[in-house]
Amino acid sequence: MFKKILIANRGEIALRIIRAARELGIRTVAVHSTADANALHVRFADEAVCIGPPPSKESYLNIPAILSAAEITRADAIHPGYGFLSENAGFAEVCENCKIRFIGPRPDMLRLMGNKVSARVAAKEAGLPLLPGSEGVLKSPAEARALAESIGFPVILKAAAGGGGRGMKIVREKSVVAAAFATASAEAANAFGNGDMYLERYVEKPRHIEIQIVADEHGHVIHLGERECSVQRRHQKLIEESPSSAVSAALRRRMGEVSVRAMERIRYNNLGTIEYLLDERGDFYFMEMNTRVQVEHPVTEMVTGIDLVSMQIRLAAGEPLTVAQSDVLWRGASIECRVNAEDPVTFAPWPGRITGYSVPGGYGVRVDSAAYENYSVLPYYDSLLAKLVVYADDRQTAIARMQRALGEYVVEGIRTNIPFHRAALADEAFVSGAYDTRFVERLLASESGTRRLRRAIEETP
Ligand code: MV4
Repeated sequence: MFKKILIANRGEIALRIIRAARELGIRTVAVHSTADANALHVRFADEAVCIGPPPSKESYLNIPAILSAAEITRADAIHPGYGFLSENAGFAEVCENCKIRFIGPRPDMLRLMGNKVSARVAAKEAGLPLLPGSEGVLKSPAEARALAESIGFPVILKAAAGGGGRGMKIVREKSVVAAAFATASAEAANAFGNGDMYLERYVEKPRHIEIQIVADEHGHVIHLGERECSVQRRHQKLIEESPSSAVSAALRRRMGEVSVRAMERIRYNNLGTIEYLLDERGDFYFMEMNTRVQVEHPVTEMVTGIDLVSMQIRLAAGEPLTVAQSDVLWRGASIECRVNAEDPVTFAPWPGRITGYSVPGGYGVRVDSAAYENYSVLPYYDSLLAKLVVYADDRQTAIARMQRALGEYVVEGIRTNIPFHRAALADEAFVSGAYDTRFVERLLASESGTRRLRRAIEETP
């Protein structure tokens, strides 16, 4: 097992990793920008190294500075968390060349899944269900038009280097395919330095369902069921839950089994998440794969009782899986609300100092956060302030518990989206479980949604 790991991240996920490492008896090294000198991840780690000025490019994305910190402190491994360098194949490769374990999949897996076209090809070869679409990269506007016509409209053009909703264009009629292809490709080339595009049939009201994969270095793969992530705005997830109201035990088994089989075939290792679109008929299709620990991993931990970050570290050290698929049992219901420092109506980031702070607690409540009274939310980084996670015997009780916990949460001095969460959790579509990826859009356009949001803002002290 590792003796010391360096955490190449900040905020709540850095704390989450430090906590797992401490329980495993592993020493920890925090890295931080000058703006994060007083951050909790710096205080809770055994050692800390300053790696640069506030902008991420010069600190948390600064590969030479991070590797120097690992060398100086003699760390055996680097945990990248999520975001930043977590899916950077070049970084993982340099780590391995320096004899420092990258806590994540092998670089070839990061590279394969990082390109959405190669991921789609690999998924198909591995037996995952795909929407009808292009086999590889689209070579011309004419090819895009012909393929779209044979599939039928609407279709969606996606950038190979995009992902997470970036570089996509929906096309609803034949006459605009060629122009849309040219524009989208030019935009992708400009944004990502790669104009490669692919195309798929467009699903109108999908749910975003993802399957958690756990794989060791010895070919054993299991799944930990699904997370429902359809409550999103502009591809930013706001609420996640497990289980999903749309997934029966039979569907969970089918989605899990094809996912596991596919990961065995590509010899995947470490944690991974396969994102699927679930359509109104209950059919599911591969969308993309994430090769990191995810923000929303706690809801899976709560319903399976498996510590994903601890397991991730042990797997990276070469330990075999100690949990068989038949050992995985799902119990109860868990919901996560991402509490962001942002305006609850416009969603504009709202950095600043927290002047008063009190965290919810009690039975079934978990708060993963690096915030404290007098903490300043910085403008340089994402606005996630806390992940408020609840667990209960059933979904209805989990919703009531989340409303109770949101009501206890006091954050003064900045704006947060707590009122948004209160309105969302009270909405009939959320309560019934019959919602899709258009949920937030509809909530903000509805009379009842905006009324609830206004009231929640007024009632927030
Ligand atoms: C789609 C789709 C409909 N049909 N692909 C958005 C994020 C990226 N991972 C892929 N996305 C979508 N791909 C086809 N063929 C709809 C979306 C989509 C979406 C997916 C999940 C969650 C929220 C979403 C919001 C808008 C569009």
